[in-house]
Amino acid sequence: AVQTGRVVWFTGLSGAGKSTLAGALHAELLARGVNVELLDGDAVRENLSRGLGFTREDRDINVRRIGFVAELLARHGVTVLVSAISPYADTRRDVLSGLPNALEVFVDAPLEVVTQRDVKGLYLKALAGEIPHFTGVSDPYEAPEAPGLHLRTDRLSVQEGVTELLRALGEA
Ligand code: GGZ
Repeated sequence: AVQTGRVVWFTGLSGAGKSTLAGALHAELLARGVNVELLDGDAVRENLSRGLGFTREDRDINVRRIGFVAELLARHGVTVLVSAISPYADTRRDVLSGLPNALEVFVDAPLEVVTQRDVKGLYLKALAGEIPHFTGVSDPYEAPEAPGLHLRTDRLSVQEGVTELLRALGEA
């Protein structure tokens, strides 16, 4: 069974599949009766981080806020699924090291793939120079060197990814 109070932190480029995987895992854990909460980048930016932009400073504030809330929930036994680009390795390390037993999940698809998928049309705009500081195009993404789990979403189906996640969480 999933240990209580675990944080699963999905990091990766826009369009790599973080929210999709976190959402699918969320549904699966709910169905298994796990006390689980989802902290999704979009919802966080609409609420907890409204008004923040995408400079390094703003992203770091966003990521630290998410870490703060995740820690509060995890402390009360909630399994927390975080989905945020969280592009800076130092900041991730800092925040994740404050979360006992966190699982860092690198949601990885090559830039060519996410650019081709371009689910929201953001890469097209970013490549045209219309979105400043766009991760992977005009802003850095520092991939984790030793993630707890590395999922290549251009090679795995969502279901296969969820299976890997459940195994990593001891829920398989
Ligand atoms: C990256 C951006 C940007 C820029 C808007 N760079 O695919 P999406 O649309 O739904 O997810 C992306 C989201 C990134 O927010 P996060 O809170 O995950 O980022 S961070 O962890 O770095 O704070 C994308 C959209 O916002 N978006 N502008 N410039 N993504």
